[in-house]
Amino acid sequence: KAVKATVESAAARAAELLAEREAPPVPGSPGSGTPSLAEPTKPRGPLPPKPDQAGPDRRTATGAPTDAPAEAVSGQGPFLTTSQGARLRDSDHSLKAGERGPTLLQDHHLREKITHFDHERIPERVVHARGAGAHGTFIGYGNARSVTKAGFLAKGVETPVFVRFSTVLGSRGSADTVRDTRGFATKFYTDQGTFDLVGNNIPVFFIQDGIKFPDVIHAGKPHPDREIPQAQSAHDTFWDFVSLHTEAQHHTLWNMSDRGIPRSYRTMEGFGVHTFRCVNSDGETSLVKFHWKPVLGVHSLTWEEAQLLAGTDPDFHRRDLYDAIEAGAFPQWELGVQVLPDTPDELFAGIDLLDPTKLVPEELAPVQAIGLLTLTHNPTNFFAETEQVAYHVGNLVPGIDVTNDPLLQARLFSYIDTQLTRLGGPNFHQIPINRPHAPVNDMLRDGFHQDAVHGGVAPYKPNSLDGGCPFFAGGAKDGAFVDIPAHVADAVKIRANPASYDDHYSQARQFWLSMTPVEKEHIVAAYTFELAKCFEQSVKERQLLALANIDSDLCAQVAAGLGLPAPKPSEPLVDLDPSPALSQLGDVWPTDGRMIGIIVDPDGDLSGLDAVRAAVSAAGMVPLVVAPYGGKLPDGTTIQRTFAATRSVEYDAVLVAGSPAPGADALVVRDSKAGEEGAPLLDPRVALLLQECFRHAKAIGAWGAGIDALEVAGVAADAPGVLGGDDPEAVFAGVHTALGAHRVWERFGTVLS
Ligand code: HDE
Repeated sequence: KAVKATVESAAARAAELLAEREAPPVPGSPGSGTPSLAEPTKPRGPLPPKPDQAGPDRRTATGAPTDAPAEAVSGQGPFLTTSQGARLRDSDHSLKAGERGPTLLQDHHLREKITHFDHERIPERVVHARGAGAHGTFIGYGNARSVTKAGFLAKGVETPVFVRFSTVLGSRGSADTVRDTRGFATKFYTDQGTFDLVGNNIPVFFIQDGIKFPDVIHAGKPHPDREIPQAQSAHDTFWDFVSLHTEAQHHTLWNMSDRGIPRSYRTMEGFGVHTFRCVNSDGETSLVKFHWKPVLGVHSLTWEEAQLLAGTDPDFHRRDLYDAIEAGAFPQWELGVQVLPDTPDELFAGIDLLDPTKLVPEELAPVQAIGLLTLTHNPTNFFAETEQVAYHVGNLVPGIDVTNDPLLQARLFSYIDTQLTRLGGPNFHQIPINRPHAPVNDMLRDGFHQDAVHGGVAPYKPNSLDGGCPFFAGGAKDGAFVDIPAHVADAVKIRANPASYDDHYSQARQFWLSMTPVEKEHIVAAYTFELAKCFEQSVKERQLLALANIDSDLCAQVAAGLGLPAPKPSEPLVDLDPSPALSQLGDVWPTDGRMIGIIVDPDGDLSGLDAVRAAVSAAGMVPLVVAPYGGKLPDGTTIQRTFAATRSVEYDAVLVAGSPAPGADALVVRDSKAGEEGAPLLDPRVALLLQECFRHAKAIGAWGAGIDALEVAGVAADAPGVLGGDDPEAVFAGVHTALGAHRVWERFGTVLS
């Protein structure tokens, strides 16, 4: 109920926002319908701030709240001013000694404007530089009480969140759809302090000890001499490293699977990766692995789509997230936990829970849902929020603590350290997006970009001059974070891993054996592509040896693609039971927010178009009318995409509407050389679009003479997932059903299980 209420209140809020945007536009302003070369002079109301972030800090320098209206503080008031608030009457001309004279040094406004501009860029994140974020709400189900006392997981508690998704290797301007791991970082602004779950879409990591992080990242980043390739793992240094450092093989296998090219951030799983230690209010501890399960299911692009998108729409994932939220198709994930006994050896079913290159199969420990995340608002300002957000694995709340996983331990150091350079000093927690929603009474003082005006004279403890304030919380009863007392062995100082960390292949093999045949085909193709991009023969050969240690079939197929002999394994293969939960295929999922392209010939028969568009919208999807030119169809329907500016990769499924009128030269053209009776030719852009959709195993529907267009494009009308008929709505219904499984792999005679 509580979940429904949040989603409804979020939907109401979205409606309010839309209503505000629909206020009558100022003449000459965008969308007003009255073009004008002059700049509008009447201000429009600013958009309201996000619910959990009421604009910039509105206190004055003395700490008192200001009387100024919100828009004056948030930079959306009527008059342009200097940074000091002096109104400007000109910002287009510098101050010069005469119209043709030199610019004067005394032009403070010129210097302020240019100086600030010169410093607009901050260093991008050293990893995860490319990302997209959104605001939302998390609601606890209340069933995690026996595992953790964390207050935000209690039944019905609503916690504001900010989530940032990212790729790892590429720089800020790189393409979204590259083959890579994705970051999935969530900031929960809880009443007990901020909790950050800084995870990935792959449950295991490349390395077991954080000290290797610079190595794996240096290997994955572009070559230091030519700074290419950007945002790719398909190059020598990456495969050089992972073939030598074989603990990375499990993670790279996930990268080479469809998990490395998600269809959308909305269709990605998330994982906390490390094992955490949780404690309930009776002081009982358990070891816990966190999971995010997308309500829409886990879906991927095909590799060809991913590559095309990198050129045609490098912002594909960012746009998809923004558009879905804007359209009210709020992305949702359930937070789940695998709860494992906190035993002295920290093993479960023989799996070392401190080894981040291992997962616990869901068949051995089910993922239990404990809350729901709903993303409801896009950022107001990308830089202020998505770029400046600073996550930290050490931001914990009472009830959740870390373990001795050596990867996690190193992360505890790294995340503050990196912000000192990236965000320019130690006060980044005061940036609005990073401000906790719990009251803060710290004794951290001064430093670059100090934004607070601290009162009192005694920022130290103990003190008497500030009356001893602030006081220590008297332990757990006052909601204090108390480190969970965990046994630390009477140990020898040593640089070494436990013996269990030496097993680099058994779970990689388990992953491979858990894949369906079509997923295996994709993995083979991905390795073959990546290794074919390497120049060094020794690198390819060594990686083939690593593949032989995972599976001889996998190795043989990749070796055949490279034209190299398949080596024999150098280690005995260990057969673990396959884990069907690792496969993405086999289920039927909701299709909310999917894109349906409807190709129309404006001169053709448009009957049924309206009904189909309505049916697509009613099913929670987005109908996009695609035509040879922009503007409106003869019946007044708006055209959203033109043949010249679209590509198949924009759509999850396509429909070809109605018939081309006899002699029409848009969808179908006649070959003039062939004369009156000549074979019909399809606009080559439409033919390509249909062929690509067919090749990418997407559902395709057509009615009336639209079916002829399929035939001309060489799309077999009787192939699985190609639906033709006379009733447009029935055709769409068939396409909708096929889309529930995401792709129609049966089309290629592929066996699915
Ligand atoms: Fe990160 N990682 N990481 N990482 N990581 C950063 O922090 C680091 C690791 C992850 O959207 C950096 O603020 C080390 C594992 C995400 O802002 C940096 C090690 C996992 C994000 C850093 C790891 C992650 C980061 C760069 C090995 C999955 C993006 C900028 C010990 C569980 C967060 C920043 C965002 C970002 C260091 C390993 C996920 C440099 C040293 C394992 C999702 O501090």
